[in-house]
Amino acid sequence: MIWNETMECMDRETLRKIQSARLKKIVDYAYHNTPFYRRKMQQMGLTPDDIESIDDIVKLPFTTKLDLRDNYPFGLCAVPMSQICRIHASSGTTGRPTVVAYTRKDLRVWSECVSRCFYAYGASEGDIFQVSYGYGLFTGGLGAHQGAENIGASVIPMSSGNTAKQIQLMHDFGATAICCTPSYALYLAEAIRESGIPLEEFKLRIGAFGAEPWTEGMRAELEEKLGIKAYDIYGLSEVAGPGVGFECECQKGTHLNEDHYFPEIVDPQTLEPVEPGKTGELVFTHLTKEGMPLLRYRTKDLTALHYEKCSCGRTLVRMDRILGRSDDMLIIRGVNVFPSQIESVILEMPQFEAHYLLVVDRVNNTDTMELQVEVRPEFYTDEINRLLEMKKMLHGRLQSVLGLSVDVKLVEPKTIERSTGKAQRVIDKRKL
Ligand code: DLL
Repeated sequence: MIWNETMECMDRETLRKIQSARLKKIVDYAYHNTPFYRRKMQQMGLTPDDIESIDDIVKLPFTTKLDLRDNYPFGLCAVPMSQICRIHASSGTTGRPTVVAYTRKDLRVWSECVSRCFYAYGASEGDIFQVSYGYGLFTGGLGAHQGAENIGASVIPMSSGNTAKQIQLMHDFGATAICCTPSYALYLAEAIRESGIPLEEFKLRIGAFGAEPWTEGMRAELEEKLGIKAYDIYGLSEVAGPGVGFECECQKGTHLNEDHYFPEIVDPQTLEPVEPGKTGELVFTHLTKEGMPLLRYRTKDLTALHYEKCSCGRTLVRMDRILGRSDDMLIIRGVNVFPSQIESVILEMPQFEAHYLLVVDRVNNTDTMELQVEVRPEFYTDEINRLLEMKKMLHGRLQSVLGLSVDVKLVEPKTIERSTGKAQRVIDKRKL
């Protein structure tokens, strides 16, 4: 199902014209209303008149998370506070939170984009959405909530945590869609099994999973364990929150709502544009935002874009699964490793569960990486030889895929801490 056929299926030439007109307008708006951008553009000898079409986007300055922190809390707002009606923030690991502010129109656009996602998953007013992303400063809860309400669905505003209650209400209220991180969905699946309530008594059919990288292996696992179809939902607070991108029924990439959030892929080192289909850093420019418009915001997310029309009829660009964030990339003895690559390997083998933890350290000036991974209950055994065999198999497979010797440590089912939000997959002791 398509929520906004005009915008989602428009021919790319017309879309490009709209993007050009919107870019010209937003650059002029940011120049006149955000002193930060006026200064940056003046330093580069640029005026809004230099932007004639979307192709001129490459002339514009980049924006980084550091710029948001330096202008904490509201320095990048383009409107007076009286026009701001919602404030979200993401905590990050150090220092000041990153703050984002929305006008009433920004919230409408955001809901529209999340509605596009849910319609693409085949949800409509007959559905009951259990929103188990955290509510509060995190954009996940309220973002999914507004999108579900906007399509006329019923919403259970659960927020994250309290797993026993999640399951009880999911069962009793007949939730048909669940919105949470894929790692929490896995935890819910386990908890449902342990509750003893047969899966057939649940009405769940759709999962809207995002906020952290996940793999095809994880999708298969979740679909099987929860008896649902699992869809990707992508987003980041700085751009809006959930709903910047979504999968359709074809599941051949994540469509981006590029009429509002214009994507580019650049080489993270040179910042030069990268050709379609090649992996690089995803960068977004707001085309319609009022409260806090950002130009060329560097997401640090690594992916590639594909512009061919999708079989679903949408012409909106599709992005590959996020490989990881450039700042989550581990360099182990010179080899680049993303946790998502390790997840793919683990889930190729039936013996292991998608509960894992990477512990990285430096011993005698050499990087070490230990992978703790849970063995599935049906494969767990006291027989040391069987365990050694499994360990050797996983070690060999990681070696051939990553070109790296990983110290594999098999652990009993349920040993690794479960997350109710974004999972922590890495402990890097080198940085502690
Ligand atoms: O995670 C917004 C969101 C909420 C998206 C609920 C989807 C669902 P932040 O906390 O600002 O916002 O984190 C944004 O999370 O730059 C990616 O690195 C990662 N991320 C988000 N969605 C996906 C996804 C929310 N579907 C950061 N796949 C982004 C992979 C994702 N990574």
